[in-house]
Amino acid sequence: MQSISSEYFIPREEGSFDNLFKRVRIMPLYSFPHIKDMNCHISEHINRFFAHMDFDAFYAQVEQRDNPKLRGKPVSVGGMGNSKGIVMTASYEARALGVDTGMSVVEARRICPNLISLPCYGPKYEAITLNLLNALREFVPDDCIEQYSVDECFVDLTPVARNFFEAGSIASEIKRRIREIENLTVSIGISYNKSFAKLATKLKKPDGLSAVTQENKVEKIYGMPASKLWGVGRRIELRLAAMGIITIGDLARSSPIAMRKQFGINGIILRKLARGEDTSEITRKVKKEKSLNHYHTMSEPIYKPEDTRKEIRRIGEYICRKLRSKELVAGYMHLSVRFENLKYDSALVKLVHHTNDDREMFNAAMRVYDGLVKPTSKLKARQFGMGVYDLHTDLKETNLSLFGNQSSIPYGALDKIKSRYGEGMIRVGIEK
Ligand code: DCP
Ligand code: MG
Ligand code: MG
Repeated sequence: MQSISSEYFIPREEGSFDNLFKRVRIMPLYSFPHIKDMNCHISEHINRFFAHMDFDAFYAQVEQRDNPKLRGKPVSVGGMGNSKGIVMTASYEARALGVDTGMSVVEARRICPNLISLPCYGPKYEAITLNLLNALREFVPDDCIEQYSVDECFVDLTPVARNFFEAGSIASEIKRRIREIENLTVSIGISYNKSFAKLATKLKKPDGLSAVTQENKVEKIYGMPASKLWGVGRRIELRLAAMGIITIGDLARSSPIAMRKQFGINGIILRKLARGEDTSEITRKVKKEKSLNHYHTMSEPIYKPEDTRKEIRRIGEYICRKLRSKELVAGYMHLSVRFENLKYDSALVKLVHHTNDDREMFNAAMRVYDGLVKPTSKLKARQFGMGVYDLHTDLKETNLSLFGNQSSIPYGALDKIKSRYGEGMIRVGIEK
């Protein structure tokens, strides 16, 4: 039984390090909320079987399923289905030609002139996800299922599998069932912990089934880039690279002292994840927000650049505060402007990385606004609107990178003041 203590210390040598975790209670972690319950010792978590599943080219696969004429063709889904907006996903045929998620539809069409670009029908995909969850209930109890994103979930197979062989058989049965009820393919990864199961899914796609075990982890996982690890984004990747850590293997073999020095307790957790010492459990989610929107109709229509700028900033700040209050970050932002004559222009943009930061949202919004039709003194703007999508739990990854020389913005305090005294009371400085 582990003893619980809130203290931790830097061990003097590598050998003494593992003992550290018998003494340390991992406190709720802001940077890695998905592993907040990682407080049992690894030896108690060794005979576990987790599956992670992810639909292949999800939105595009669904569109190809529903329209046989699209099968075998390069298809993308995203934006308005015309040249505006970005590619949310592309069929494997389009990917083979270089079309990728996050590209503008214009660029994708340049690379692939035959590309069939389709609009996104969210409710259709959500219904399929619900059917997947229902199908999984035929295999395991409800509390063994965790929906992680629109096309991904984790399943704890421990109650129904005694070994990897049995876990693999159940996973193939799940694949067969999904093909039967939805006529869609998923890729499944199985492993003894959630992080490795998620990595295992990536080993073979589409229609894959892969297992990562204690025995094969070095061969299968250690060569992967560290950025593939759950919770490692661009900024952490760069900081790891500066330490000479490129692969998951490098991270697993890194010095805990150096990791602790660079990233604090989060560095130690990252290293544990790379070593397969993730003891997190299935998380039952409360209903997840899919998007947030905010529209503001002005009593006096506006057209001057300084007024429109102020307005965009205001709605951006409102949206970011909403995101922060729900501990979410957004991957896409949609900006719209409605004119006095009710005409409308809008565009969707993929944010450089998931964020709920006022400044980043404002800068992105101004870039989107640059591409829109502008109000004039003859045709003023009546309403501005902003929507954010692809919402994920805030892994506070930026805070990790802020341990370095950048300064962190105390949004918690800022938001408290705003909710007490009003939106415009205090704000983060934004350079012109
Ligand atoms: N999606 C999105 N915006 C993103 C990434 C994805 O709207 N930045 C949507 C479209 C995808 C779906 O979510 O179809 C699932 O995302 P995945 O990352 O699982 O990508 P795919 O399922 O499309 O492809 P893969 O076969 O690589 O899983
Ligand atoms: Mg997918
Ligand atoms: Mg996915």
